[in-house]
Amino acid sequence: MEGFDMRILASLMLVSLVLLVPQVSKSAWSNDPGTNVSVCDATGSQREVRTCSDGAGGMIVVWEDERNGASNPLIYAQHIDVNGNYRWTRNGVRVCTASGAQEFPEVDTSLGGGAVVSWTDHRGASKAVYAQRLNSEGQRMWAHSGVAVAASPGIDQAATSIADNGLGGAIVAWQDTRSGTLDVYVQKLDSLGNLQWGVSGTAVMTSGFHEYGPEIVSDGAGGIVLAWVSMTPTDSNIISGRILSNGTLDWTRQVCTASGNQNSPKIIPDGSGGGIIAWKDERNGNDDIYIQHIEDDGSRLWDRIMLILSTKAF
Ligand SMILES: [Ca+2]
Ligand SMILES: [Ca+2]
Repeated sequence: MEGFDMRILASLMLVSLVLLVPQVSKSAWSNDPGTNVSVCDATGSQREVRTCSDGAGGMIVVWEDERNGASNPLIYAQHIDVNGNYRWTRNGVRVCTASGAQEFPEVDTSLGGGAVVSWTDHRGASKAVYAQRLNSEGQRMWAHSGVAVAASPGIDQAATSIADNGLGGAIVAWQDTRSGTLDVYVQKLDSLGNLQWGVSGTAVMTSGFHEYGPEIVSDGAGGIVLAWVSMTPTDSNIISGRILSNGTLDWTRQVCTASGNQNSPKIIPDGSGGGIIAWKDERNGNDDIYIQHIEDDGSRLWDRIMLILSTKAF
């Protein structure tokens, strides 16, 4: 009798467990390496892919898209969820409805599963910096043609990087030719896309030589940590800095001034207001990769242990 009761109890427990198992939606991920998730297979070329997390195990993808012709690339975006399913319009949503080439998009996660996007725009006679915010449905939240972050006739403003500010706004960095050499500038946008740091933006570094290729990440406090390339008469070096949420340049710091050229910095936040920076380094006569950790006060954490990740002679 006791065994019978135990069998009934076990059956009831199994039924309860089955009822408790949540409904799992069908995943689009395939185990077949020949079958992959298509983000966009529209006509024409798609390229210059950039990504960020959707904050929920999925990814937001932006790219340059030539479906309307190779001379008129446009910026598109798609949200792929944790199960590999696309969540926005098949083959992506248009980030900007303006005509004229748009190139080199950059993206960061924004409020509630949305994204902020910046790009280099050719609607005018010179290169300009535009930005857009998408909500979690992929709808454009700012002007459909994008917000002009830096668009001065006769001045090339390009090579953007964007970081969400945690409040629905963003900070955008770019390289700027207004002085006659390349300089690094930044601008802040509020949640409605309004410029916050004047019409010209805030200068980060404007020496008589070239500063270019800024890469920025949020400092977690409404500001950014950034890295860029600084040229000297003899070679190029890596510099970093921090901009506070009010636009104040908190500090700048030489990250690497080794002999030879250092280029192409990439940065991630360290979670404590600083950043970890990687770059391509030619000090040994061929391309190597080095990294450095800059703390929130600009100090170099790895002064004695700057890491060499690769010294393979390519
Ligand atoms: Ca300069
Ligand atoms: Ca150097």
